[in-house]
Amino acid sequence: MKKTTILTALFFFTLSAIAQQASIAGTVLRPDGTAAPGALVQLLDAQGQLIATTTVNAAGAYQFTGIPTGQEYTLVPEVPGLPLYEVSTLDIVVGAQHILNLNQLDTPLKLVAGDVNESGSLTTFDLINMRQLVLGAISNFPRDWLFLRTDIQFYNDQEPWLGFSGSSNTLLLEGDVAGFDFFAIKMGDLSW
Ligand SMILES: [Ca+2]
Repeated sequence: MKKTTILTALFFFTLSAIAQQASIAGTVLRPDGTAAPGALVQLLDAQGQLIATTTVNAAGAYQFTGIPTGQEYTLVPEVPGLPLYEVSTLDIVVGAQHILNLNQLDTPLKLVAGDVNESGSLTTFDLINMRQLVLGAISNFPRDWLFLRTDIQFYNDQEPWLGFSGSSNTLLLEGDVAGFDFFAIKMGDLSW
């Protein structure tokens, strides 16, 4: 009887020891499935303190392991630098064709990418900013990369700025989490 109790205690101790740590895994990829060069992911605790940083591998995958469970965490992807990555005069032409109703952008993610001045619409002002960047007159957009969870659903695909639903960047960690995936959107790139 005593032996059983000890074994039972050991069993539950082992279980709780296993349950105290978990992993979070996912991807950071551009919407066309290609890699975002140099992408990394930061793991913040509930107080917003940086706990760990990891870079994504060649397939765009990342993983954090050994994270204490029972707490809230926020994942913050980042691509350092590269304001001109995949932004060229072609994107300005594509944006102009959209504004002139000649050739509509085929995904709300491109509309979001085109709003480089983050005014809540895609207009000629964005194209002017894109031209300034391409010509070197400005060195950055207000933000060069935007990261969205891949399950994002816009209320209106033609007006993505009206709002969206989808998973948060924050989670309460209760066990291993997979598929915590992000789109990496290069602002100003409309031609992927
Ligand atoms: Ca705009």
